[in-house]
Amino acid sequence: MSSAFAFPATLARALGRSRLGARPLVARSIRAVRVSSRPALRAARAAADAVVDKAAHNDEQSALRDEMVSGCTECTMPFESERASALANAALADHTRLSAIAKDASERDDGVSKMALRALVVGAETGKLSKALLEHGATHVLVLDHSRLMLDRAAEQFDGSETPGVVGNETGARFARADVCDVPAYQGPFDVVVFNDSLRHQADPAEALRRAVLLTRPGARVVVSERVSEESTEDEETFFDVDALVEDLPLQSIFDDPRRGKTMRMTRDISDSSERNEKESFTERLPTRTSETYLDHRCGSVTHTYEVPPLFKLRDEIVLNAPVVEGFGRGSRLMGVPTANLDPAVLEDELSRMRRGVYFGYARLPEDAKHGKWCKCVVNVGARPTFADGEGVTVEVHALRDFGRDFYGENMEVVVLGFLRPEMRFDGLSALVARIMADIGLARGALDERACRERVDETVGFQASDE
Ligand code: ADP
Ligand code: RBF
Ligand code: MG
Repeated sequence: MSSAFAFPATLARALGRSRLGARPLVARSIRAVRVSSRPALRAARAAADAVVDKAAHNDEQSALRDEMVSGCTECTMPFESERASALANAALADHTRLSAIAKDASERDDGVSKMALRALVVGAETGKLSKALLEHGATHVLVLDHSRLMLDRAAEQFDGSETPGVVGNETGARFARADVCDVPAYQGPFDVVVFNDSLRHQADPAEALRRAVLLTRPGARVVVSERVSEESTEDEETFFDVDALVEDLPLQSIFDDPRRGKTMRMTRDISDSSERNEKESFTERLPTRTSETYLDHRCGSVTHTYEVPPLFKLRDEIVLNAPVVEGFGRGSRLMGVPTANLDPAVLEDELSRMRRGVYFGYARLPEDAKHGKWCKCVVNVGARPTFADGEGVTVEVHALRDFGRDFYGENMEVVVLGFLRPEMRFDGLSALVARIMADIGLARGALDERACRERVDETVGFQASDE
């Protein structure tokens, strides 16, 4: 019996039943040339176009993969089992969450931890990977695919007792026909995300990675594995540059060997895989170049393994000191989030050390007697992808206090202490503002920690405002 299910809204979209999804392409191109001077409208149109393109893309993927599965009776994917356990190792070997669970279990009377280790698998393939993840210590595995047949096939790896159906807090594997960008936050947070030979098939791979990272917990692993064909050339392998895609994301390679960089190639061939201890084969330093044998057997994959930094806190705080300049006059003040735009021209050094994204810290107007004390703030360093308003990077500070006046032209000082999330494209201003409110909540929580306050104290002499 299949246990595949779908998030209702996503399913409608994936099936192309949504109003937008049903529109003919010609209508879209007409709309696309009617450029509005109003940014909100322009953004809404761009978002609508993206939905249409994505629905069409996902339909195509779904049909392709359905056809692939219906044409075969058993798995002919070369080295599928070996690949599954090697990927599970990349995802879970020495994972900090596993040790936390073990510690928790040892402190309990019944020796059983109630902590979860959630994995998200994008790309069902044969389902062997989900099984391997559960065997390696994951408690919940959510498997996504665009193809219902692929999901049904993957679910066949499990007998009824292991597939819990749709209730998210039950352990085991669940299968959803959905797009990774549509997974609601309550399904996570995830400790592991694996793109199982699926990243290059996403409508927008960069966006898919960004969304996946937003669903993770600090300390999570993100594994991207792409199969390499037998005829693959070095050119083809580097064509899809995963490292470039993650450049602006809060991800770091989990390996310290610079020769391996962010890429781990699996070079095991079938002849020795059965004798080897899996953990050993993961931790040993494998050669960087795919072996001939490996490619001959067509089990090759290029695998990139990253970690979401275990703490949001920056190791070294960054001090920004710059005059407040005019912004886009977008009315963010009216939305309750005025942002003091700091002059990026005087912050080149600092910006070279900061990824684009949302940060938290303390801000003050040092020359103002009344508002000279530090107050909490959130900071966005980015290109505002929600709005097509230019390429330049802006530094925008929303201070969590009421100044009762504008302060254009004055100097603002900011101590940036931590990173919250990468910048994203939202479907309009209200979705963005809703997320900024969540950012503010996270920032308040992090900044209330004593360690944070003490750190500002050490760096700049802390005088927090009472507000
Ligand atoms: P702009 O597009 O010109 O940046 P905003 O709508 O973002 O305009 O408003 C930002 C301005 O609002 C800041 O430059 C500052 O003078 C003022 N302001 C008032 N209170 C705050 C606050 N709490 N945080 C940031 N800016 C504030
Ligand atoms: N703009 C985006 O396009 N994407 C974002 O993810 C984003 N995050 C932000 C987070 C915070 C805390 C703040 C203050 C701003 C953010 N912005 C983001 C910038 C926003 O688009 C900008 O402030 C308004 O457009 C006004 O210029
Ligand atoms: Mg502003």
